[in-house]
Amino acid sequence: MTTHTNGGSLSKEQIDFYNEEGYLVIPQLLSREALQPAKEAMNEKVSMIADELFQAGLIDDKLEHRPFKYRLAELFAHLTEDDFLKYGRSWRDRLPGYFHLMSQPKILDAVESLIGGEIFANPVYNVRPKVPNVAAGAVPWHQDKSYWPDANSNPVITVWIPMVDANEVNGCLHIKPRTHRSRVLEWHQETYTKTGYNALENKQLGKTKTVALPVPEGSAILFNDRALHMSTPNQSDEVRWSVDLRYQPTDQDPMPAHGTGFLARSYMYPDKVATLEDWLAERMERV
Ligand SMILES: O=C(O)CCC(=O)C(=O)O
Repeated sequence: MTTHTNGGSLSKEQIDFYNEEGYLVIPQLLSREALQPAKEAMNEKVSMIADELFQAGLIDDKLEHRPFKYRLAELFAHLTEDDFLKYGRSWRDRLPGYFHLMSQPKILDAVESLIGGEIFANPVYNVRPKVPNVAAGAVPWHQDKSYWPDANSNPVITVWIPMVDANEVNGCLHIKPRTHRSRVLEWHQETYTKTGYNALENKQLGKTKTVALPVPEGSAILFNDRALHMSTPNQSDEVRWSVDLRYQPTDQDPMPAHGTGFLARSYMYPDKVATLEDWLAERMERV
């Protein structure tokens, strides 16, 4: 495919770093204003959960005025892990704020530097409401590709964005640099979180050093879908809110078994770039 591109926003040093190390941190890529619609989508879901908990008699205060960073953690502070997991360890709701985030030009400009300007937003994206005291908040060592081993889609780039400052106390991302060229390792489904993450055994991790990636709100961590990564438990009293979004070139498998992604940027077919209405109707592109 001929790749049309405006070159993207990354410097040669950043591109070389990504290619060598398998990941790249872009501090504070997005402003608070750019994150706000996605936060509103998360708040909407939290309010829905608070209503349900209240109606079920599990809480007597919906904590409507508590800040975004604390409310969900406090709603579940006196409830069980199972009460929390009823809503899932991560969320993939089709709310406009998520489309707004996935379409952010600053994200697409960065991704364009790595894969060119024909960009498909992969159907796999997760909102992670990582609250304290829920084992499934900590994600074991894995390669993302283990979640789509049959999909012939390459490369798939994850763009991980914290909606609050992510640090070693609330459980930031950790990565093993230069593992992205390894094959997809044999994984197992763990049982201790009760949610069945794909996981690797310690002996499969090799000698590569682990790098912790604490980053401020709105930063982006880009990584390759074979790079080994994990996150640690949340030992704070706040929610480590984050999203992981994924992008790939348009001439790759759109992975329909995982949902409906969308054409996020195209220089060849700009009229086909999906709008919010297309995405809400689960159309990959504009008709
Ligand atoms: O957000 C986390 O804690 C883990 C994220 C992750 O494993 C991923 O984005 O693939």
